[in-house]
Amino acid sequence: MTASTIRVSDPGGFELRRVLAEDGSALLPGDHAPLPPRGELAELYRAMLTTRLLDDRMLKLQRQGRVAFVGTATGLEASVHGSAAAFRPEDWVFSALREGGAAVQRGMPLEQYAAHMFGNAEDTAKGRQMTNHFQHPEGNFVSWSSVIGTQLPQAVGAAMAFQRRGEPQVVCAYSGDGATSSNGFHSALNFAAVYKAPVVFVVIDNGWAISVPSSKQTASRCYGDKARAYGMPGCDVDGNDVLACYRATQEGADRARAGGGPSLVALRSYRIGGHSSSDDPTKYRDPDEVEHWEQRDPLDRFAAYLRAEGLLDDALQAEWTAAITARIAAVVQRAEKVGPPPLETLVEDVYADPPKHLRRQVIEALRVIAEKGEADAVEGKFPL
Ligand SMILES: Cc1ncc(C[n+]2csc(CCOP(=O)(O)OP(=O)(O)O)c2C)c(N)n1
Ligand SMILES: [Mg+2]
Repeated sequence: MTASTIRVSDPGGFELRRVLAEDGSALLPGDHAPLPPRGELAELYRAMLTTRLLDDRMLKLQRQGRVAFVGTATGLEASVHGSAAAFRPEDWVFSALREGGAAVQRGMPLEQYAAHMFGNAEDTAKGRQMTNHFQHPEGNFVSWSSVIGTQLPQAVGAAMAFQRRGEPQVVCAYSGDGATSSNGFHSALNFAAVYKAPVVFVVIDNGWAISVPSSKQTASRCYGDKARAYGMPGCDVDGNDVLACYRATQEGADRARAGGGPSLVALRSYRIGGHSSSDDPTKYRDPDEVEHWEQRDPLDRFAAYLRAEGLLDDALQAEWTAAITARIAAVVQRAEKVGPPPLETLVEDVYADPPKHLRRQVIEALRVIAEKGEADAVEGKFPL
């Protein structure tokens, strides 16, 4: 236990690290160390609020048939933003489905967020990626492949590259509880520990992997326990307590930066929404469980703390909500007007100069379009 973190007992019998009680009061009154600095606390809340509002808006757009697919972080904002705040701009982040908010926190403009969700000509992925799979090159935020766990060996590879070059960056490797059962998780943790790679594995346990509950995902007591088998430190944290998420991840990042190797931080939270916009969670989970977690909203908890600290009040909260909502509306309106990426971009980025056969295919496709017009949109169903 660090001086600034209390351990509380989880109903599962293991201990969770916590800084804030469920009502938002500090468990150790007067505890301001370690960081984030006081001046950054309200900004952290603003980042969480932005993610909440973005997810709400994107899900509505998906229901209206205007964006293709959404996977929300609703209920997970403390886990996402508390952990992301522990890394520096020069560090690298390998995300899974629900950490797009961390890209925004690392400087991705909302215009880019919306461009990606619409897969338009301004999308940095040029419309080739599934939606909700964000990348932000300037923020060293790497796109995800959707294949569960594959980002983890890549994250370790990047960390080992920094280590070999003697560069100071460390890597944040996000995954879900379900991903801990993947081959990638095993290879990544094993390699990282053997080679002392400067990486922090942040497992966001949101209770579910689509319809598989965490109780069926593993026979381990908790996800933090898994670290021991690989020879690295691990801990379990109240994932709805943004300050606890920050502190535990910060310790991992400090350790990696000092040459101490990898660690695992398991953030225990709850996926309030469905797995994705293609899922109906009422088919497999008890509404009482959802209500239990709704009453433990991470934004409410942190807001209560900030209010007590004199850093937030009703007026500021209302002002931010209105300003962020208006900004999201503006970027969505704009993104919808930008057309799709030009067809010829399809063959860019793999070769320095697209080879002849690919160029020929583009010319042929353009000829067909010129002759017959664009194909009509058809009703499509995404299988997940
Ligand atoms: C290798 C592989 N197997 C199965 C899937 C289908 N799939 C998509 S998301 C998902 C569950 C992921 O759960 P978790 O890691 O807990 O992340 P969460 O979605 O809860 O954030 C699965 C099984 C996949 N994408 N890749
Ligand atoms: Mg999960």
